[in-house]
Amino acid sequence: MKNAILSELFNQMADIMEILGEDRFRISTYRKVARIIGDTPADIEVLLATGELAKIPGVGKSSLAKIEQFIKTGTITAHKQLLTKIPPKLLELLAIPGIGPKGVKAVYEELKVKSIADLKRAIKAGSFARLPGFGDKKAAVIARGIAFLEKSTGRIRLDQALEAAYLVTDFLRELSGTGRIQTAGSLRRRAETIGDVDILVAAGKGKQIVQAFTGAGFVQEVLAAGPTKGSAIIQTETAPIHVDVRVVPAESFGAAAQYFTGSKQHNVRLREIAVKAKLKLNEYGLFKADKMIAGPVEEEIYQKLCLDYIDPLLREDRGEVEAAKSRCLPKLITVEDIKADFHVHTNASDGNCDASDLAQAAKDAGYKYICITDHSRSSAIANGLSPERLAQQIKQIRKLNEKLKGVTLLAGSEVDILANGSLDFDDKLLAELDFVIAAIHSGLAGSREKVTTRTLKAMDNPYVNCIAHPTGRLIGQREPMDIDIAAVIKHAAQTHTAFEVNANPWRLDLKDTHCRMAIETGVKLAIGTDAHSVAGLALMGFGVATAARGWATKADILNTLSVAKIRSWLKSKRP
Ligand code: DGT
Ligand code: CA
Ligand code: CA
Repeated sequence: MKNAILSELFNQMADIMEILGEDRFRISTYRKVARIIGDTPADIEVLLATGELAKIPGVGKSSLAKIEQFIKTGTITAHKQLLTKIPPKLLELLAIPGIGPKGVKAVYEELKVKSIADLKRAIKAGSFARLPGFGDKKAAVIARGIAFLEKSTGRIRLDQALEAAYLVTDFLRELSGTGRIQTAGSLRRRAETIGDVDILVAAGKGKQIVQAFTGAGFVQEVLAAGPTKGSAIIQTETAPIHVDVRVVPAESFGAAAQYFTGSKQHNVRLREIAVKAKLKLNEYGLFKADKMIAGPVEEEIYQKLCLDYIDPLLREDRGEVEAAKSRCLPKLITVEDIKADFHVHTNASDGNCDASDLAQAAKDAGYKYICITDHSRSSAIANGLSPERLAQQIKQIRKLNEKLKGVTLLAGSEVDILANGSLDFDDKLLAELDFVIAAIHSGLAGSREKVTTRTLKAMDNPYVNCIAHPTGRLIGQREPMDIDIAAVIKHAAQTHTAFEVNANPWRLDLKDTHCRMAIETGVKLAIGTDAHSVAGLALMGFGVATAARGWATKADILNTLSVAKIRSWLKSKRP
C-alpha cells in the first residue's frame, strides 16, 4: 500500500508551505488529506479507482489530482517544486523536539539558518535568543532538543521506556479524578525498541489532567497540551523520553486501549473486519449504526468482531488476526510459568554476588533451579575462569546444593566459542558441568561464513546445550553478527541444541521473529537474564515477552521444566 508514503508527502508539503509562509487554508487542507490517507484502512489506489476517495469530505479536486499523479508516476510535481524553494537540509530541523514549522520559518528567515549545524551556531552565538519571542529559555530548550536528537537513534530501549512509564503512571495515579491507567503503544506490545511512550488515563476532566501532567516536575519540555492529550519530553535517570498522555472517558477506555496499543497494521486489519461486518471501529468504540456495541472493555471489541482475544504481544499483523478468527491462537508463555534462569554470573567472573546469594534470590522469585554460568578463560576482561577455577567452582556448587532447600544450583559455564569454532574448555571438563552455553564474544564483525561456521561447529560439540545471545547485537550500539540465522536454527534442531533468549533489554537475542523461526523448526528456547547481580534476575520478563512475541508456548521454553526433566533433557545430547 502506498498510503503511508503518500500521507507523509502531503504532510511534508504542508511543512514546507508553512515554512514559506504560504496560505494557511491550503496548508490545513494538505494536513487533513495527509490524515485521511494515513488513517484509512483501505488501499488508497483502490479508493481512487472506485471513486470512493472523491466522495470523502476534505479531499478536493486538486488533492485528488496529486494523489492520482503519485500513483501513476511515483512523484508529485507540486512536492518537487516546493522542495526546490528551500535549502536541502532545512527540513531536518523539524525533527528537533519543540521547534515546529513556525520555529524553522523564523530561524530560516531571520538568521539564515539552513541546517542543524547552522542552528547550533546561532544558539551558541546568542542570535537565536535575541529573536523576538524566543529568548534564553527557548534557546536552552532547543539546544537540549538538538542534544536529544544527536544522542538518540530516535528509539529507546524497553527498560528506559518502562522507567518513564512508571514515573508518569505513578504521578497520574495520585491525581484526583483519575480512574484506570493503561500503558499503550509499542511499550504495551513490548516491541524491542520504543519510539515514544503512550499512556491512557480514564478521567472526565481532560484539560486539568493534561495540565497537571505537563506541569509535573519531571517534565523537561512540553510539546503539546490540548484538551485531551499532552505530549512532553520527560527526564529520566537514563535519557530524555517522549511521553504522550491521553485522557479518555471511561465508556471508551477499552476502545482507546485497543486503538492506541496498535500496532497500526494490526488496527488496519481489525477495521477491515469491522467494515465487512458493517460496523465502525475507532478509538471511541465499536458502533453499529450510531449505537455503541463495545467500548468500555477491550476484550469486548475482539469478541464483537468474532475474534478470540489477542494478547498485545501478538498485535503486529503477523498472522494473529487469522489465528484469532479460526480460534487457534497459541497459549503464550508467561512469567508465572518460569521455574529457572539459565544464565547468571557470580563474582567468580564479572558478577557482584556469589552463588548462594543467587540461589536465595532464585528461591525468592519462586524458581526451582538456576544455572551458574560464569565466563571462560578467553574472556579475560570479564575475569573468565581458568579450568582449575571452574573445577573448583563445580565442587563448591555441589557442596552448596547439599545445604540448599527448595532450590537447586546447576553448574554451568558460558564458554567462549574460539575463532576456529572450537571451545575454550576441553570436553573432559565440559562433561563435569550440568549445563553448557557457548557464546561468541570476539570477532563479531567477521564474515557471514566465518561467524556462521563458528556457531555451527560449536553446536556439534556434544556438551554444548545452548547458544548464548546468538546474534551478538547490542540495541542502539552494535549491529548483530552477519550470521545465517536459518542455517544455525536448522542445525540447532538437528543437534538437540537450544537457543538462548537473552532477556537483557540491551540484547533481546534471539529477537521475537527469530524465536518464532526457531520454534517452528522445533528448537527449544532457554531464557537467561545474563544477570551480574541479584537485581539482574528481574529482567526475566523482557525475555519472556520477547519469546511470547515469537508465539512461544510453555512447551517451547526450557525454563518451564522441572529439575528432573531439565537434567534428562540436557543429558540426552551427551554420548
Ligand atoms: P512507536 O511509538 O514508534 O514505538 O510505535 P507505536 O506503535 O507506539 O506508535 P505511536 O506512538 O505512533 O501510536 C500508538 C498507537 O496508536 C499505534 O500503535 C496505533 C495507533 N495509531 C496512531 N496513529 C494511527 C493512525 O494514523 N492510524 C491507525 N490506524 N492507528 C494509529
Ligand atoms: Ca508509541
Ligand atoms: Ca505516541
